[in-house]
Amino acid sequence: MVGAMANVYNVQFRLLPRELNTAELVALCFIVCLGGFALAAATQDPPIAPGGSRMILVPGGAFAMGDVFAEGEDDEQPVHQVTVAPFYLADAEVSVGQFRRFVEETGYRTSAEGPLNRAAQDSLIRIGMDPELPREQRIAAYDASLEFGGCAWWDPDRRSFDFDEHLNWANLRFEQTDAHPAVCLSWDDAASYANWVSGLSGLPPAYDVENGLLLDAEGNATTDITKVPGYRLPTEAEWEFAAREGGRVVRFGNGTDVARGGDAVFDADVGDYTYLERGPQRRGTMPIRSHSPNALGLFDMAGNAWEWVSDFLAPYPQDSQVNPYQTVGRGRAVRGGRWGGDAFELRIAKRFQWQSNNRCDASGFRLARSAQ
Ligand SMILES: [Ca+2]
Repeated sequence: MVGAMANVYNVQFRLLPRELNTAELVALCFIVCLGGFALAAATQDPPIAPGGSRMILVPGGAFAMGDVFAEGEDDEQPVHQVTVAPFYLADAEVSVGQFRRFVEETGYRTSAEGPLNRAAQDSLIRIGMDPELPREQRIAAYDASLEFGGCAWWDPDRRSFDFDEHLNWANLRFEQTDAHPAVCLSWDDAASYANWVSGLSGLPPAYDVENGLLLDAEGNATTDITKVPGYRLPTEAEWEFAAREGGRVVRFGNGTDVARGGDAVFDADVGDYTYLERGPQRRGTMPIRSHSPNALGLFDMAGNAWEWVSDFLAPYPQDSQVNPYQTVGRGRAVRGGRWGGDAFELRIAKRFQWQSNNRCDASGFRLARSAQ
């Protein structure tokens, strides 16, 4: 870009027919500079949030949200019309290097770095997994177990989750560089990071993390996402709209209808799906932006880190919605598939939900912001 501009100036000045006086030179510089600004505006790079996330402007619009291929699960139905306002979405998941800077500058401790008491934790997890006990009791015990440290990890050999009390974003069972997505992060961790970025930008925090509330510019709780000026997580609807490249009927967030192991970070060596082309099984995350982005320029909307969104998972309504924001539910929604998950999980329409302090060695996030 700089080189191209220098060439433009050189050509301009070589073509001058005679020496110009000062006033003419000032006028000429003004015209050339105006042209330069116009050129720069036309080719403007996406704004970079403090902390390093590249924010892509996603134009708002209306779309069909949910299981548009009628091949998923009950909570992906009914397909319903949703309209979202324009917003910015980071082109990639927050990386290990980005998250490290946040931790180093703030001393933040993640949910996975809670107190260690393996005996007490094991006892609660056992209650939580006992099918003989009432559901509510099991849920309460499992929730209580999350107050202790550690992180669930995906065992690629058994293809199931286990728990390790020593794991956290900086200590995983697979190798990561600073370019990999940060994982073992809870919703609380993600919201805390977003608030830190808002602070660096001189913007009010988007979250009351302790109470799980979304905040407007005055610090009051709101469910109107357009009233939130700070950095935040995308809503579930915004995430799906962006994964659909602006609402398109498409199966995967990288813009394809067929899951190929070479195109995204997921387990392509399991499952018998018409939309799967068999490929490698992943044994951990890969650097962000390793594969082609979708048409909006968004990377890893299919696989790599699983992505927390801002609101709770709630049953879909029949009616159309505008900027929906769910405040009630068992857990926050998690979207986009993960490195250890299969092609079914990778589908845009697939929804998971987790308590806000839960985490696993796939759970990460990307930043969003309303376009004011
Ligand atoms: Ca992802």
